[in-house]
Amino acid sequence: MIISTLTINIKRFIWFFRQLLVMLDEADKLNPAEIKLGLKTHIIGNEIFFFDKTESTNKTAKELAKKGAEEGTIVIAGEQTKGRGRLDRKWLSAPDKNILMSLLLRPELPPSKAFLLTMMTSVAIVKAIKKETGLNTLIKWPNDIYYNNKKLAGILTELNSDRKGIKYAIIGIGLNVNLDPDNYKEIREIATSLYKETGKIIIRNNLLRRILTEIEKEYNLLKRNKIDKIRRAWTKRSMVLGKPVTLSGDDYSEEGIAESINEDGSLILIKSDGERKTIVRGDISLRLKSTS
Ligand code: BT5
Repeated sequence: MIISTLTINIKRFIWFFRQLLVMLDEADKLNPAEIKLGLKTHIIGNEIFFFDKTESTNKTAKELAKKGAEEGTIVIAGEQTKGRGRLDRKWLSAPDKNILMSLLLRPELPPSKAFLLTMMTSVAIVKAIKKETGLNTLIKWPNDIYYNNKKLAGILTELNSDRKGIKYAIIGIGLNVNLDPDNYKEIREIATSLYKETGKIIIRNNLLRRILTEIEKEYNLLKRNKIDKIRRAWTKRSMVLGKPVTLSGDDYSEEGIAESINEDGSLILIKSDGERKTIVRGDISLRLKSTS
């Protein structure tokens, strides 16, 4: 008698637990209408395109830009078959777990100042994560968001420009939300996710809405030329400025203290002999040197 009651209770518990997982999964489905609900931006997210699966949201956003899509258009996807990082590196994601999005902007900026777009996006992501989860994440030059020394997000800014300036910019964001990176051997050692850090399933529609809101705030600062304000916010949250670092490229390695960044995105490195070196972004990766 006692055993059969126990069995029934265990079965009920399993049923309840399964229902809960289904509900969480439903609640976490990306949905443009849901994102727009309560979104108070004026430009960012006016138009949101959602794809269950696409090659790369940056590629889709580029195609839309060429067809005349408006500034602020967003492309989001449940899954990418060819998600990319810089220099054609791979961006890994699991279906329906993360934020994979691209934003189309038509900024009045010379291409030499395009790094400001990556800069303002980094600041916006860090602020949105703080508001949504309470985590204090950090920005790792030039285009990453880190937590606990692990990569949480990457930004890929791509331009179409001519002599007159930037025709359009696509800002791609890959953010690990509900992914468990421990299940993926390619990134297990280097990546983290909001789920891993908080132990909670994060509702991506809410987080995305927050990101769009914060991007619009930073973009408005950029348009009003309040670049110092963005740069101060970036510097405050930088993981590397003032720290000993190793900068390395394919056939290249430099050590020193990361002092500051320029508007063009280059990093000033102070070497041990006092020489100041300007490191332009590109095929250079930055690693924190062990201080122990
Ligand atoms: C980036 O490149 O970090 C930019 C990633 C941008 C991805 C978004 S997703 C939406 C949009 N559409 C696209 O096709 N791309 C954008 P990079 O700094 O080059 O870093 C790439 C490196 O990050 C890889 O070589 C891996 O080492 C690592 N990586 C790949 N997937 C990762 C993940 N999910 N989490 C953490 N690290 C990852």
